[in-house]
Amino acid sequence: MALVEVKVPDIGDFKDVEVIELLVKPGDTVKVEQSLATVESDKASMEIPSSHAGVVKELRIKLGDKVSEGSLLLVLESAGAAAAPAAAPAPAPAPAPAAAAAAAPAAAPPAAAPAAAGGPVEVRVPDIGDFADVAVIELLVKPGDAIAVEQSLITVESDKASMEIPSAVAGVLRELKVQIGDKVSQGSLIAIMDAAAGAPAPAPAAPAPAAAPSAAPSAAPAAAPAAAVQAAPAAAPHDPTAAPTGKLPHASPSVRKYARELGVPLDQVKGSGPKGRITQADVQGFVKGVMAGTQAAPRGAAAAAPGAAGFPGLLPWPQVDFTKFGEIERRDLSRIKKISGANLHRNWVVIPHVTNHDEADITELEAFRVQLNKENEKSGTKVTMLAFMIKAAVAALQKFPEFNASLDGEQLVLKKYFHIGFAADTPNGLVVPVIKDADRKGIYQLSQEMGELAKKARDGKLGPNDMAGGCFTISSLGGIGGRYFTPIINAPEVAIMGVCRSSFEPRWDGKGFHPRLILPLSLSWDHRVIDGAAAARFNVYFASLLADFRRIAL
Ligand code: CAO
Repeated sequence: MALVEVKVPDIGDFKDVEVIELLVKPGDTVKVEQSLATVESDKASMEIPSSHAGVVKELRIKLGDKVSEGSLLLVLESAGAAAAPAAAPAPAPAPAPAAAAAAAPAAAPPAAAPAAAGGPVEVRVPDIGDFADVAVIELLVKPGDAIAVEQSLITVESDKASMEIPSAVAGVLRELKVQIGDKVSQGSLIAIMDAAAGAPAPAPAAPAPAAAPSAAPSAAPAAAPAAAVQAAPAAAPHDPTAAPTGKLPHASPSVRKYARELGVPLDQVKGSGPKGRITQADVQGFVKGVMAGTQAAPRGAAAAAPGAAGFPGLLPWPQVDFTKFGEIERRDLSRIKKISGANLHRNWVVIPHVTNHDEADITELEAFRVQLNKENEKSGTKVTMLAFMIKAAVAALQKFPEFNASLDGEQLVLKKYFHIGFAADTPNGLVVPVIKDADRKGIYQLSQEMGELAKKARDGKLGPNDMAGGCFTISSLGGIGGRYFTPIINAPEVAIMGVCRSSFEPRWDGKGFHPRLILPLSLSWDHRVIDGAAAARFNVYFASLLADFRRIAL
């Protein structure tokens, strides 16, 4: 057994490309030509095959690394004689990846160098290296679309790589000449375009790839997927549509990139393209479904979806057959739980949360509240501690304006209005109705509106407007119990006040201990916007208002 270093072979113009998938791990037995990793440029992805057989000892790349020809991928314990085929470095020289640049429309009007505005121009497949007779798997444009130079028109796929074919000319697409499933090679007619006025010459008639015009200079580095194509053992072609084990399902580079940007785990998206290929529309449909509650949120969402954007390398969510351990029942999550779950998950992973715990002495305020309720027994408006907390929150937001804000890129949006949300527990899950303009309302009106909104919430009758526009949220578990907790910020707000059940505790006044009603407070805040000292001051001020409500008037 010898240790062998497996390096990236000649992959044509694929330089400094990102590793987007690791297809093996230490301990795996790999065969010669087995794909080890997938790399991706901006226009194409390709799998890098192994030059040797053996057992993976050590991976030398990780997701996100940039590699080029010669980069060390992994160390193998080579399987003796069965090892190494001819070459560790690349096999045959990669074909010139003249690529998109060569998209020279062969039948362009002969010498009509600068194509006449609106004149029909044929767009053909440029030199795509050894990519011959490859299937069209996606149409990225449609007749009537305005096309820019280098814009991808179609995606083609060989057995190991897919690539997008760009346009060499700008204009309006008159007609597509290929359909999904068609096989194309260099020179195949893709489309007829009405060239834009002043569009660069689509060059000489002959499809001379190497001498391609510079209209699309470095386009599609894609071309020349030499490694994958050449390395693919003809005898055992890799079927990209076969159920992949431990690898992403099939999708073009642009769709993968799109899914990564949205944090959509592709392995959970159902592909509607040929042989289950995932299209951009499928990714959009997945996101819409999650938002509308008709599509389950990504599996393992509560603990970060495997492979989700920003979490590469996380262990997959445990798949357990619970029936092995006892009787179970399966129940669908409610629509509200699915929606709030997706929102809470995003907020938890995106916002750097910190929670400051504090307490407020509400002895006098509670006595006042009880007295008010006694006075208003007949009118029916019941005042709970939450109404006072909403009023105190408004005063604290006025004193600390950065808590009444939202992040928008690198700007802070400071709000001059005071809409306060309160978390409401309903049989179907958590909702957050919002009391608008709480600064202009008194305790009775706040109590009354809260009661109405809470009832609407429990009856499932809240409209979108009832839950929109919040500046700050209060989550009160006071009617239930508990001491402290860590509320999750309700984005795009930057802070949330969690409140638990008050209880009598002994407090020292310098002479003796006295029973005081103490309310536990838990303020979670976004550390991108707020600092710990400001949060501590906010809590101290909020508590001081509850301790002596006359301060609100100051
Ligand atoms: N300490 C002690 N008692 C409290 C209290 C506190 N902090 N807060 C409320 N109570 C008492 C009330 O006074 C009331 O007592 P009485 O019936 O004797 O008058 C009782 O608890 C029930 O109050 P309530 O819960 O009906 O009223 P509320 O205004 O305090 O809260 C609402 C309304 C809608 C916020 C609440 O019913 C609710 O849904 N809370 C759950 C919120 C939640 O799930 N948060 C967690 C979200 S995860 O971040």
